[in-house]
Amino acid sequence: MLTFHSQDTKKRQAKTELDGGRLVTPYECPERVDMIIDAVRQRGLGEIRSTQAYGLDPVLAVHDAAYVMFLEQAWHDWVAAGLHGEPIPSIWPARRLRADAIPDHIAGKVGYYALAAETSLCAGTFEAAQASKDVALSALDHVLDTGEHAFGLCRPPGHHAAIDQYGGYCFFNNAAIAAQRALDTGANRVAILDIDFHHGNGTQDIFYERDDVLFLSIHGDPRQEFPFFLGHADETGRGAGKGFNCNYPLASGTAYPEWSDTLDDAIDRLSDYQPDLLIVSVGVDTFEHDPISSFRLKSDDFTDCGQRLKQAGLPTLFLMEGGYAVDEIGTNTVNLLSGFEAC
Ligand code: SP5
Ligand code: ZN
Repeated sequence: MLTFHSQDTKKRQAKTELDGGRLVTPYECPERVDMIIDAVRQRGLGEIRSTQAYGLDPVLAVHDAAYVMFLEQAWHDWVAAGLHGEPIPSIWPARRLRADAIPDHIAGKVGYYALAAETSLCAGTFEAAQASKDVALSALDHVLDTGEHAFGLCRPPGHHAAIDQYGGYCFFNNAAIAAQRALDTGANRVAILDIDFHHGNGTQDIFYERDDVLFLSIHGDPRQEFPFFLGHADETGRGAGKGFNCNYPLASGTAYPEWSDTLDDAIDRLSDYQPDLLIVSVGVDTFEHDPISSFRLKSDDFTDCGQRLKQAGLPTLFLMEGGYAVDEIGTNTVNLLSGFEAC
């Protein structure tokens, strides 16, 4: 399987993440990319290809234009306002405050456009987010052109990014951008299967009222886990999208027997939908030693997971999302991809 990769994804080098009450070095760090590339090389997964530039049009097909402009300007505006450290929101349009008037001041704007406060902005964030969606789109075009499966080593990840909100380490929703482009270039139906530990609230948000993208997500129960305010089993879609959103919240501590039973259920739903393309939002933060998550998958389980995914028999685009056990992220990711390739 080909891997698509860009060094520019490492241009986001934020110094701070709000973790509980402390500022720490971000879990979502550029070294994650190097570790995965090293494992792809060492394990001989296949050729590593560079990316093409797709500009902002595919981003604007799913995200709000003012939101994209905000991301482009935010770091500059923060510094120009004389603020110190990295942009972190401290007020939101919470219940009974007005969400219909976007502030002019950057300290208000970050609250308007952020859905979470852990994710600081920094100088290279916008460039890295652009590189990340170029990775996704380059890998997508390979799948569409050749019918071969492909892996897009996206970073920063995307699945928490909603139509007009960033957070959870995500800025542009790479899976949604790729799904929309697939539809715009001839696909009739696309399925997105999200196996990151966290609920893909952004992807759900973008396609919630649509029947041309089936969204399936297996994740930590939002009663206990980030993003807390979306990802329940009763969220099944709205309007034309009714029945095309499917959440599988699982308890903290879930191990592979239950997780893989759930995966099999999701794969059955995929087969019923018969999409032209499957996009897998790959998070390996389901790993037992992940520092911010609470499932208990072992490294070998990722191989088995890849084998099960192959049973869906669909043209498949793998896009990287989370995974913060940096020392094992390469092994776990390549286990999944090579499990898929092997059968
Ligand atoms: C793409 C992705 O996986 N995003 C995850 C974002 C999660 N951000 C909040 C995590 C809060 C974790 N708290 C655990 C603290 C351990 N010290
Ligand atoms: Zn995650």
